[in-house]
Amino acid sequence: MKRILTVQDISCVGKCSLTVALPIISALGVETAIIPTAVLSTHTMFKNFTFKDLTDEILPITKHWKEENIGFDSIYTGYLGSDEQIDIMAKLFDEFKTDDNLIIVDPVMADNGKLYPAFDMAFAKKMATLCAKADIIIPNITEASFMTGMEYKTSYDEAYIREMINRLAELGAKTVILTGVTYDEGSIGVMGYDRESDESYYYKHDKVNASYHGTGDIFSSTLVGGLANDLTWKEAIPIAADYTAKCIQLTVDDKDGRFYGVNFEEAIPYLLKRVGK
Ligand code: PXL
Repeated sequence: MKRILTVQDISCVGKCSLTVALPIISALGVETAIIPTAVLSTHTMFKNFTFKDLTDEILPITKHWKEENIGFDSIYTGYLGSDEQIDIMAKLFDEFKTDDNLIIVDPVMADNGKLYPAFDMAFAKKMATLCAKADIIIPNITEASFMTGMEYKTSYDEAYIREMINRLAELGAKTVILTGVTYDEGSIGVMGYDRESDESYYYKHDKVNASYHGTGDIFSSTLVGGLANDLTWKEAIPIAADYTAKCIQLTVDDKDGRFYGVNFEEAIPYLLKRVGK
């Protein structure tokens, strides 16, 4: 059984970060070790959320793992709480990188043209340096625009996306997976690019007209779990995109659907069928 490490916060209520990564990656048959970066009462889209920073715990945890000879088939980072945590992740990558494992960075910090509360441009620039150390990065268009310095646009053409992908690849990662790429009203998709093979791949599907927090984490977790099941990035993209869209649709159709996150739990059987489990 493969073992991955994911490093992100615990939002106790919110259906994002670790509370979606753990169940999704585990359901895909992959051991999921975690480092919680912080504990919040809810994700930061609620008002008055509590926040307990756990930075001081990270190095003692990884030191113990080194003593126990524990390693990982991939390391996947999501929401990080501070510049200092980015520095610590860079060290963790150096320590746990092997010839065969994958470093995957989802530079969670922004959406819809805006940084999440508590982040600023300096954080975005620092996140770009962490992306440089990754094998695979999974930004959305907003995060990509902050990291590349390109203007954020809601309407654009293929040349804009091509330039964004090129600038992201120049940051240093081998494979760039850009989410939320939409060229027309009715569809939305994901653009992947692999620098070594110079291959691009665009996958789009019908757009569900609703937006929820945590869907980026669901997409990335599924992609990470798919790769750990030996799918290629091109095989994993449609599965992760379709599963995320299905979670959104189920939430829209549910009269008790939560406003703060999607019904990812109900779509797990669909996900397992898609990966042949
Ligand atoms: O889903 C991204 C995310 C993760 N963690 C926290 C967040 C958010 C998005 O708002 O607030 C704490």
